[in-house]
Amino acid sequence: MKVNRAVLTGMALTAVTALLFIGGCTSMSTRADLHVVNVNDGKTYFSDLINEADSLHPFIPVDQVLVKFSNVQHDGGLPVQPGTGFDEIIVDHYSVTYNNGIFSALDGGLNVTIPSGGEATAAIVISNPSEKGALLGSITTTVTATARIDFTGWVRTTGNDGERVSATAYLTVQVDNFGDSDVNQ
Ligand SMILES: [Ca+2]
Repeated sequence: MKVNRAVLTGMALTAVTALLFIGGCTSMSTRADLHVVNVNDGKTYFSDLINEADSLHPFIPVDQVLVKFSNVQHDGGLPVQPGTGFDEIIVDHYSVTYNNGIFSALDGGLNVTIPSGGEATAAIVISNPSEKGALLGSITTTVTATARIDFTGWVRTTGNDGERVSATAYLTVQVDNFGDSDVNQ
């Protein structure tokens, strides 16, 4: 394509406009909001330090919970047409901190896409299993903690990275060597 001076000027102006637009945005999206509907179905999570249901094969269970997200139009309007990528939210990172430090803070990645006006569920690990072995010999009673979980992601706009979004959720976690009625628990 032959590019003349007028086209180049137009492209330059477009670039300047785009820069001004980005500069005027905050870190939060004006298009779509990330919400956490619930964590672990809204119930307390029981972190079992060791599973000894099979005495020959004890193991340390991984603390994994399900998180349900929703994608809500920021202005309260109707969601964007289903099936289009526009205004999807992609959650790509989370971090967990415990109010009493029963487990160390943890950072993790995830890759969950929430359609505009829709919901999606993802599984996250909320503690480092290697810390459970040490706790097994040190805690003498059930410890109750509040886990704060921060999620961050972005809104897909024109097919590439868009505005950042975030959401915070809280989960009650109880830690102890609970009974093991089933090796799959
Ligand atoms: Ca147990």
